[in-house]
Amino acid sequence: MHMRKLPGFVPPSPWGLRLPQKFLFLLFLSGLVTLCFGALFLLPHSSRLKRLFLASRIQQPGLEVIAEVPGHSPVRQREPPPNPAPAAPAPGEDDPNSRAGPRHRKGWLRRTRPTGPREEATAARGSGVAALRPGEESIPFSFDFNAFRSRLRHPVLGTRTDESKEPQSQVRAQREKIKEMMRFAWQSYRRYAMGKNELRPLTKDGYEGSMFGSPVVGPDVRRHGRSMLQDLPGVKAGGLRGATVIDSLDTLYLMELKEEFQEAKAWVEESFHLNVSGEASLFEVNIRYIGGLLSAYYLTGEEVFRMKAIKLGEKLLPAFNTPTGIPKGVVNFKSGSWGWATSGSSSVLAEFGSLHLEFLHLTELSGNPIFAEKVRNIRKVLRKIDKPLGLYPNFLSPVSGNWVQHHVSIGGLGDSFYEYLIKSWLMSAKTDLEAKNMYYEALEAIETYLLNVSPGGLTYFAEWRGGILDHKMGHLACFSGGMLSLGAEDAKEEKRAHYQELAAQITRTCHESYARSDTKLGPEAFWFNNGREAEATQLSESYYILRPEVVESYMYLWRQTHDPIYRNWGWDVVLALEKYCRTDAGFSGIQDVYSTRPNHDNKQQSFFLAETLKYLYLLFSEDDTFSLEDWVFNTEAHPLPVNHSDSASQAWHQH
Ligand code: DMJ
Repeated sequence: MHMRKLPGFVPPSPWGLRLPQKFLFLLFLSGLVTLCFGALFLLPHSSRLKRLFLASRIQQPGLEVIAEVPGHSPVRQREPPPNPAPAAPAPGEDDPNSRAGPRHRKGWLRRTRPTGPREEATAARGSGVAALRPGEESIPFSFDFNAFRSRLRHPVLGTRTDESKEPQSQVRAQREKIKEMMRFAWQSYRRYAMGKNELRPLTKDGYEGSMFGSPVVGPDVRRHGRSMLQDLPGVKAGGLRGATVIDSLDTLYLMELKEEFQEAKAWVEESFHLNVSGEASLFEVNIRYIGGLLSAYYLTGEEVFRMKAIKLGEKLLPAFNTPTGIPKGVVNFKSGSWGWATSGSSSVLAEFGSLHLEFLHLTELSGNPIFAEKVRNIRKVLRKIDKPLGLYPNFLSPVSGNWVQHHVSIGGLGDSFYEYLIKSWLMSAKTDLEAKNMYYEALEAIETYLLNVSPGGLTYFAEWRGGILDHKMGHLACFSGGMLSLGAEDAKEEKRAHYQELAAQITRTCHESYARSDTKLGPEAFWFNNGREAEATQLSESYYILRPEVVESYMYLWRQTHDPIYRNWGWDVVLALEKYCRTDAGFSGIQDVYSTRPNHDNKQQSFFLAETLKYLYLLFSEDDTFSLEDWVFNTEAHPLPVNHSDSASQAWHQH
């Protein structure tokens, strides 16, 4: 039948619905669609369905950014952050009150049955398959600890052939002396401060400090000279504890202080909890805790170290949620939730540039590519950005990706960025060409613009401020002698001898800063102007806080040259430490290296056990003890293995 269209006539709907009914139906339908779409957000990150619909958002790191308005605290725009890893702890996880320890956890990683022979019974525990939450797709993962150990070129502790040789007995005695110092430092800490971050030897107690998650304090406490804030009255630290325990593990292992190692390990198993709160330095947590745990795992195969390293690594990931992916310096641990990076307009080169070694190993040991992705992205940003005269300034905005000011230094704020480039090359078994090229290019620029020779013939690296030089070197910069020596061999042929000689010259200058003081320990900073050379010019930079950088360079130079002068210089440091820094209850820094009656600063820094004593011990050990063919030391002296495998693991993939 043909119907004529009449004005005002509304034809009935095909389903016979009237207008109000139709409206209600549409309302219902749109509600249903919204509900279904919303439900997608509740699915686990790895759900196929979710990835289908939300792929672009999930796969772009750093899209869920923290809005940064100058002068304002960042506001979280979206949550949770994009990274799949840092989930809230499952009930009982890392809960000190829970009886469910890490071994009983369900979750993203799960321990599997040991596979290897008893020889590495502990070791075999490390072979594992990552298990995921129900409903999540698995990330194929296995780490074969026995295979890893079999690929090492040398026994970890070396063959100790010198122990039977008479002429070497003096060296052996020197090594024993350093071992005694370590035992004393550890036992004092254990007696008065076990579980605290560091020991206060004069007051015979411990303190937590502010770098590892106390509720106050902004970026990079130590590098910005805020270490005095460690004792803020009224601050109740809620952060990570036991920095000295974690920092000591591999040194105790190296020196075969077995009982002490077991004490440290037991503390990690029973008392090292990760559900902490407060703001922590990403850099410090990474180099001390993650580095220490990773090394302890690679040395022993004990699952507890691997598990805690990975869990802690996950807690650091929110720091990377910036528009560039360059992490902020401070991460806010928030117990039981995501945590987020806090304010601060610039990130520090040495801090975000010193994550690469540990994060590749986190991926290697977890099977989770996210850690490697984060540090590869940092590399990418640094590769692309314009560099004034080829130099890398020390501050970068994680929001804009631009340099914040043109201050360049191979000492504090810049130092370990350069160190991690050459060590990334070495750790990759010389396959990471990008790191190698970046290192030598950066070194060329530093040599051109920062290197100087004093009127008295001392070679030093000055600090560069937009073209103006401060003729000063920090104690921190003294690691560079060792770095130059380590990297000399792989430089262009015509530069090899030159870098080795430069390494020796810089190390000699740093030695002079010690030799010219009354205590034979070196100041925090020393200058080359107004007729003074290699000396501090004011009391505020005359202190020595048990730092390792000078003996670190002695150790590398010794390995490279076997010139006995480095052992002699190292022994002078041992004697000076004994004379001026040893107290009744541990070692302490001193406030003035130019006074033979110096005041103690009442701090036994955890890096004294991690680095200073370790490098001294290695200086008096044979070259195959922690052979440099097998290990690189992170910037806190925690040994991480060179990748000798042809592993297809995501950690070692180049992009
Ligand atoms: C250590 O924590 C690390 O070596 C870091 O890279 C800078 N220096 C301190 C000790 O001086």
